[in-house]
Amino acid sequence: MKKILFAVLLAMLAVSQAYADEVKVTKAWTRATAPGQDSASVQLTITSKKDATLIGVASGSAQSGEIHSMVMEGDVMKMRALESLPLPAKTPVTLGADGNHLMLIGLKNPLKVGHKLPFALTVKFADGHTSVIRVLAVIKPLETTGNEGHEHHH
Ligand SMILES: [Cu+2]
Repeated sequence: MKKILFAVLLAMLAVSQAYADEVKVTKAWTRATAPGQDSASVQLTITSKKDATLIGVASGSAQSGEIHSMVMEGDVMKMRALESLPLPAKTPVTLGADGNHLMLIGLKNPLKVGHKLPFALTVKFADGHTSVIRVLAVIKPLETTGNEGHEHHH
């Protein structure tokens, strides 16, 4: 049993290595959750070597994941779920700085400082093939200020 798990783990590592050549994710982080908070906004920078589109986010630690953008409706900032987000070749796309971010909804456990939140991004390349990139987000203290200056209401 242990042997099988180890083999699966190795296979997963090999896969993420291969994808790492095509898409690079850096500075992935989120905040620790406040009591009762069950969603997390994840920030990161993603760079694809080829023209691609981010089409999904998912985590075993959450019920669902969405790509969010912030839009002004009159004087009010609102979050809107995006179907996809373009990743132009060799251009770092920062999720978090300009209002776009990833949202993990329905967290199964509170996020604690010092732990890491695993999640996976699904990227579709211009040639039609799809890759899943596994990422670990660093969990920072709740009061950490980032580029994203808004509250989340779900
Ligand atoms: Cu959001």
